[in-house]
Amino acid sequence: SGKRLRVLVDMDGVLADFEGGFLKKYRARYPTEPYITLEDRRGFWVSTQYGQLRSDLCEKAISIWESKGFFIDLDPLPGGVEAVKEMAEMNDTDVFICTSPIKHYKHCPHEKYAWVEKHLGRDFLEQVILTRDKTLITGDLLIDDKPDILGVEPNPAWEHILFSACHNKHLPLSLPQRRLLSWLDDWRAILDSKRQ
Ligand code: UMP
Repeated sequence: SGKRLRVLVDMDGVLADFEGGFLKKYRARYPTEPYITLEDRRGFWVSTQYGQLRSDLCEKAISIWESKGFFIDLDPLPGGVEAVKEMAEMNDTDVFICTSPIKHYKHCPHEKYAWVEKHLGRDFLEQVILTRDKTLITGDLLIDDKPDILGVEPNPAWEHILFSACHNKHLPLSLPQRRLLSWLDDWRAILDSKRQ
């Protein structure tokens, strides 16, 4: 009954293991430099925390995700691909992958499409939205691990569901914000709560 439900799902930190992929490649490229374990990660920006560790480590961190192969090599997070496929098959439900590319555009946008094709299939490329401003995109839900999703639209259409990640799990939930602890958590109930 009622209108279709539109779900926007973030990619890095929600479907693709950005943090794990970063740490693995950073340690391989800079084996003698200090690093931050996933347990000690705080704050959305990896580069900021590495810069606080030692100022030159900010640009070393950035060099990792600006490298060819970084985004396509990211492993899927547990249950994410399966959940998105199931969502897409649900009645009256439209799913879009809503992701912000980095400004170093040589590899990232291409590899994000390639990742979707590899893990979700060629037909799913129709569902990809690349934007640096998610407040412009209308939807009922945005499942995203970034605690603060800001842009030019002060009143986005979506309800932001905070997807738990190593960098945000210690944050107190700013009410009435809801969380999804992982893809094993009850995402179906969150979708149902938005249906008319
Ligand atoms: N990103 C940075 N710096 C960081 C951490 C992430 O530029 O310290 C990039 C990776 C993603 C983008 O391409 O930011 C975040 O996109 P969303 O997850 O918000 O879609």
